[in-house]
Amino acid sequence: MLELAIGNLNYSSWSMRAWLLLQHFNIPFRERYLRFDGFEPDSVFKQSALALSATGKVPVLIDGDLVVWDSLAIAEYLAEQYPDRPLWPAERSLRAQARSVCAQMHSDFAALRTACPMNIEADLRQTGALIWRDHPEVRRDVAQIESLWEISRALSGGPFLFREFSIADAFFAPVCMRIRGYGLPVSKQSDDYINRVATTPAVAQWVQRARAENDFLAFEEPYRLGR
Ligand SMILES: N[C@@H](CCC(=O)N[C@@H](CS)C(=O)NCC(=O)O)C(=O)O
Repeated sequence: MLELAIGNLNYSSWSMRAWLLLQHFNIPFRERYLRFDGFEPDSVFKQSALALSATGKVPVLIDGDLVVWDSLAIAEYLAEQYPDRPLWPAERSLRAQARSVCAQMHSDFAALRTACPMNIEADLRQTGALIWRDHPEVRRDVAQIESLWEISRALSGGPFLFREFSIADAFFAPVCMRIRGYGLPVSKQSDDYINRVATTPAVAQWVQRARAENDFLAFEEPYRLGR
């Protein structure tokens, strides 16, 4: 059976993407939970992650002797291994567009990622209001993400980015969590999309577990002293 190594559900945006794909598309898997005790070389997390892959990061997918790391490579591997499941849209043009938005999500939007690290459990609207006021580059990232969403839904007809929930939606799910948690202002259409993603059963399940995790990690939360 496939095994997926993930980090803390509350914080690990990259783990969330891979987990959502396995869960949403009913692919049987086991979880290997690597708690983020720290990212230093001597942390238990780092040592355990390094034992799986040379990056020392999660997520990591283990399929027998094969180890696949990085959420984008994991998504592609799953799509290849389970061609009967619509991980990518069936139409070639939509698939190309879906790959484009995923690649962009994967390598871009550093300002939003840096200023608003994922924290599903916390209500960070005050922090978010200050970030929104003081960081034009975050406002630019969010505007670009909203425009990607709009273009994708216009091409496919919605209601998800490429009609049904796909890899593209899994890739943006952590962004939906950030926009929500930090209360970043978005259009009504974007807000509806975020709600649609958040109520997708696999996402709702991840969120519920993230909230119940109850593991405050100070190094992940430079903006507060505790819960
Ligand atoms: N590009 C990678 C990024 C993976 C990543 O940065 N994972 C974080 C957890 S969310 C991690 O393991 N960080 C440990 C570190 O930076 O040492 C992916 O898509 O999987």
